[in-house]
Amino acid sequence: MKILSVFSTTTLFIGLSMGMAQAAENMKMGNSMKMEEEKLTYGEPGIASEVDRTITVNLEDIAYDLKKLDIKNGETIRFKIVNKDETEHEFTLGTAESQAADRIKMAKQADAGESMAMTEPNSVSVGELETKELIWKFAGPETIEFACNVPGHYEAGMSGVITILK
Ligand SMILES: [Cu+2]
Repeated sequence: MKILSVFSTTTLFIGLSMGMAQAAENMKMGNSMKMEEEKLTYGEPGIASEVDRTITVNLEDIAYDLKKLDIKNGETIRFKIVNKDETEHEFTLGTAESQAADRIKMAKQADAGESMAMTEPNSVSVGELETKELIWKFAGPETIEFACNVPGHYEAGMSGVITILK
């Protein structure tokens, strides 16, 4: 009887600790996402009439045809995203942390059978053989990533680095 009660207490304690760790994790994620919505450090959606430069990015064989980009502080870029694959991709701007959070979110959506289409202004989803545009006004200095967070694609190498200069 005594052993049983010790066992139950231990189980309860482990259960509580796990619950608390999970709650702390959720709070951390929730906070970082909230901060992201309030203000993105690397810029804001751009306006077509203020575009300084157009950069075409081809997506083929689960890869971008460009891995590295230098952009000036204050520059407005029109990204022309050309999907040559017969599979869905995306082009998302973000910090390494926000990209990682997006991957977790998209994996959950995929598991739940929900649409993975991104609706945030720093991201475009491109369906098979589709071409879309994303206009962004960059603020630096900062180093960010562009990435496709469709499950497995980032891991396959679908990402690149953007250096926003001073
Ligand atoms: Cu992809």
